[in-house]
Amino acid sequence: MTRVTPTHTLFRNGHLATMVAGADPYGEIRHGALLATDGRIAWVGADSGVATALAEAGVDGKRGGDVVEVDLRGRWLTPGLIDCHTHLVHGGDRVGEWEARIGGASYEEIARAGGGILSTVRATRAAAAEELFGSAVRRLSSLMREGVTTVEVKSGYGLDLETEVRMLTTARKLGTELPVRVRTTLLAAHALPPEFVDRRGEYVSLVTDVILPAVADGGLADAVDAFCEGIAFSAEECAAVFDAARRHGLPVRLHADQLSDSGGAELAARFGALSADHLEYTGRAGVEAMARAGTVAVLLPGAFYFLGETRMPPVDEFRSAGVAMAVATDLNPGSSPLASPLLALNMACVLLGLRPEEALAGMTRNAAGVLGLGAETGTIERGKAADLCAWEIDRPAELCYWMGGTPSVEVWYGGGRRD
Ligand code: DI6
Ligand code: FE
Repeated sequence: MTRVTPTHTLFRNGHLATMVAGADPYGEIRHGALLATDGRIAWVGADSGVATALAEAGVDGKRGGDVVEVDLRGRWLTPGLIDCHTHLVHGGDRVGEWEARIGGASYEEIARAGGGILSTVRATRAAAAEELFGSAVRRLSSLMREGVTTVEVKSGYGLDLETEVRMLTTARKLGTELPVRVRTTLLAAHALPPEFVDRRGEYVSLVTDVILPAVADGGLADAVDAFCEGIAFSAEECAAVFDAARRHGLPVRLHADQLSDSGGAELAARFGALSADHLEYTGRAGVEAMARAGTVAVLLPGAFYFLGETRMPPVDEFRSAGVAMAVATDLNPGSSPLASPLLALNMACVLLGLRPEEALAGMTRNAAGVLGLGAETGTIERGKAADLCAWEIDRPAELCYWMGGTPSVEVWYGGGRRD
């Protein structure tokens, strides 16, 4: 039997924003320290407690001993960021369409004329697997440069079995080729594909009876999402997709109430969804239903900004009803070409009225909950993966402050230094 020697990394001489929920908004430990063993957090506490902690763990902390020491030099250590809503695998771009929108056309007009999501569907169907992977790596690298250690990636630009599977396989490959943790979501109910015009029911059946079962059997998706909207699928159609997800044991999420109140929040809550996302038009009944179901509100300020929306998601109502809020980039070519998680945090505060500590919790602790990873990552706590960022900032709120000119960051994925 081979005995594998544990590797210990000791972080010292910095401050921690653990993001553990409690009286202190950032779970701050000033002059804190952290011991990671084999990629997991073994101990967190005040710097003054290091010697005792090492002795209790049976670790030789002396120079030349068992421990690699990381000098934080006064930096702030936070959990790795979690972008819990992206569409970063796709072919082509939508720059021409954006120029048309700047010229006055609306997102919905473009979609109804066969552009929008469907133009990305054409480009994605035509893209070879290597091309899809290469462009996704470039986009994901932008997120990783700003501290993302976990990302969710949706399908939804294939809308046929073969291309949905190709998108999800590409997303899974990102997680094996790069150090980041990837969670995948099947979004086959994203738009009605052109070959099914006037045959809506048949497409929904293709999703529920063919695509979803095949993806579930292949273990290609961790969750199922749908776009509940006038230009996409009705609440009844989304409910059929959710029923199928339930039969296959997959949790659900919903693009809800982005452009109109389509009853999306209530539907998501009725199915015990992990999250409902966007939510600009969600009313009081939707907020209350989400609170009862424990469904997280994922706010996507990039789409709100890029589409020039004026209707605000009901942030005060979520707060007072106790609905947890997450923040994500929604990185996609049509409504949110936002490859900066920190700018998403800034927008969540400036445009949507989140407090900086709420925004940061929305991209750490609460985002982990959305992905079903609450026990694994999202806070700095003993037993979780050592997904960590060391930022050159003076206080945690600074992560939500800059617009570009990102503070420099060093990243650890499960304890190994791989930035
Ligand atoms: N809502 C969105 O913001 C993205 N999908 C969705 O359902 C937009 C996707 C796109 O325009 O390509
Ligand atoms: Fe989206």
